[in-house]
Amino acid sequence: MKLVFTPNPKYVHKVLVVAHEAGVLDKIEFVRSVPFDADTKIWEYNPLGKVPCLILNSGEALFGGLVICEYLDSLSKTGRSVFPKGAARWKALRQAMLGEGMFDATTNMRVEGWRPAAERHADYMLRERRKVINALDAMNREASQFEKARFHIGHACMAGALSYLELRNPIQEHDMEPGDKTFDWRKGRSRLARWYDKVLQRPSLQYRYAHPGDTRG
Ligand SMILES: N[C@@H](CCC(=O)N[C@@H](CS)C(=O)NCC(=O)O)C(=O)O
Repeated sequence: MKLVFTPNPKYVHKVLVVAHEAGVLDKIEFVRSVPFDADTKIWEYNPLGKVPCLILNSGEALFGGLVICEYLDSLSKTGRSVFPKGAARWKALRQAMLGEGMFDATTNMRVEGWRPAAERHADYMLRERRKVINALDAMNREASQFEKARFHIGHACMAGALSYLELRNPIQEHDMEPGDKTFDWRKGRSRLARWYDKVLQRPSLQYRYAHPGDTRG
């Protein structure tokens, strides 16, 4: 199977994390695609034009990062799933969506910021900014529970979103509210920062597929 995605050595990619946890990395051929590049091939695979996208050996495409994660998890050779069963599943999926939502809001703020300053929709950017801040605060409130649970998809998604925010930091870049110029998500969120630093040590979160010259994503 082929994974069409935008690798970045500084970004914790949830799909790679799950592939590593499932022991199926060796079954994947990596295809680099930056969806915003004019010559991107992503439209050939995903009608929604988004990465990541997984092309199965049958030729069928799966898209939506969480769907791809669940598929890879279903192939697990390690006998261990990162999608908990029973009541724990809903907490894990809620945390996964918190991470996904934060990632999406970070991207939206960043992409809107690509317009010339006079053409930017400031209200929209502030709304996305608010989602990022709220998600960080919600994660920080729950962070002391994270270590008590076995590593799951929620953790992978939240760590991915935090690493993306660290990599791009559109809040600092656009400086829309007092204090944004020096915005650091760790400030005032020490529980979350402690958990993040610890979870980053996990081999699956250390794994990166780096393609020479990757800067966007
Ligand atoms: N949470 C989504 C995120 C996907 C996503 O937004 N990817 C961005 C990466 S830059 C993308 O492909 N954007 C292209 C677009 O929105 O048209 C997932 O995991 O599928």
